[in-house]
Amino acid sequence: MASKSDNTAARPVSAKVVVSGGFGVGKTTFVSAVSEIAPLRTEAKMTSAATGVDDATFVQQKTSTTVAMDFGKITVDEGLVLYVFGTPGQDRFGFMWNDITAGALGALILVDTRRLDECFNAIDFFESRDVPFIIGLNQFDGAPEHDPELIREALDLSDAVPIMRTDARTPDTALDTLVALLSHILESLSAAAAASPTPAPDSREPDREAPVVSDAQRSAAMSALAAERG
Ligand SMILES: Nc1nc2c(ncn2[C@@H]2O[C@H](COP(=O)(O)OP(=O)(O)OP(=O)(O)O)[C@@H](O)[C@H]2O)c(=O)[nH]1
Ligand SMILES: [Mg+2]
Repeated sequence: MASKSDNTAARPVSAKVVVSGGFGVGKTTFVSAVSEIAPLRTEAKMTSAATGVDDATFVQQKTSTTVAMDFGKITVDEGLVLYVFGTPGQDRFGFMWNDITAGALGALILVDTRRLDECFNAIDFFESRDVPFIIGLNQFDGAPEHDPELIREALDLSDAVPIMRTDARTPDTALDTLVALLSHILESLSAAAAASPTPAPDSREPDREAPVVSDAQRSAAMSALAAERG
């Protein structure tokens, strides 16, 4: 029979990641594609007045916009549950970003290649908070298929930031993108742990191994996610 302490040990670890980016780049679509529960969406109708304010040139069919956040959940296995939060895209809801992103391990920044400038705010936001992020080029119909390295140059991103094509409407592709984000988060955590100063030799702290994520742990997490995709 399981003891009380066994129950505690079996509780899954939860982690929070964020899907962000500019207006109408596919954040709500992405969260809906990957979530195993009916995603929480806080969409409001875009009135003609709002359409005048928002840059809807390339999103003509868009009739609604996120006014608070998107929320979805993915159970990777009994040991790990991922909570996926989507930010609102319009500048006027920017004041909510701090609350929505608090405690996030990392972010996916979606980009519409026809409107690169839409993602600058998100890049600045996560860079300035040292939150690891990857770029997902969401392929819209008729959008140019730029070489990701040209996009890296245009966005002035370091080589350390992964840039990949994605399709927010397709669950398999969207999950692949989340796997890439998790992998990047694990690498960033490993690098940060390896770079942290070692304690002074006379420290009273007992000897502990540095919390570096091992290759085995990384590949276990990756295969659990791949299995989740079926
Ligand atoms: N062709 C194509 N259309 C997409 C893709 N992803 C999203 N869309 C469409 O683009 C529009 C905007 O998608 P949303 O998911 O609402 O975008 P959003 O980033 O949440 O928008 P805001 O919350 O208003 O900033 C919708 O009509 C989607 O159906 C994609 O990968 N390809
Ligand atoms: Mg949205």
